[in-house]
Formats: sequence, C-alpha cells, structure tokens
Amino acid sequence: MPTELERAMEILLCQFHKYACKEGKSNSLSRCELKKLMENELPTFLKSQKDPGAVDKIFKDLDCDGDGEVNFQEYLSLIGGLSLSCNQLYEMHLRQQNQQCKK
Ligand SMILES: [Ca+2]
Repeated sequence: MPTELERAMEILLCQFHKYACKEGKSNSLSRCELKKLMENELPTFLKSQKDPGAVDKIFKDLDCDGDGEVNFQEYLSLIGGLSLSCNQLYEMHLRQQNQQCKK
C-alpha cells in the first residue's frame, strides 16, 4: 500500500498527464491545457489573481526552454512555488497559534 507521500506524488503526475494528453504533445502542457488545469485544479489560486492575463504570464515563466509547452519538470516549478507559499502561510499560522497559547 502506498504511503501518503507516495500517493501525493502519484496524484501530482496523474493530474499533469490527464491534462497534457488532451492536445499536441502528450507529455507536456500547451497554454490551453495549463489554463484548463489551473481552472479546474487550482481555482482558489486562480481567483486570487487580479490580472486577467495571469495564466499567460505563468505559462511564460514556466516555459524555461521556450518550446511553447510546459513539461513536467517545468510544471514542478509552479507546484513548488505554490507549496512554498502555502508553507509560509502555514508557519505564520503556527506562530500565531503558539503566541495565543502563551497568553
Ligand atoms: Ca517547455
């Protein structure tokens, strides 16, 4: 039976391939595929973006090799960046909880 972390990794790559196989290259995300993935799987993050061109900017930032597609390695930058932001919020929340406990 897979551990929670192994399951999380499986979900991460299955989600990527679920969208990557829709058009063009089957192992990378086109701009449209990335947009669909973010709309369906990261709706809260996407709604927090004030800029209507946010997906286009994110796509451009992720496409490091400039081939017009986002491969899994490039996609991991998005997941890593979002995870880092979530961790910062989580640590802030823990600090606030600790301060309240000490009062
Ligand atoms: Ca690329």
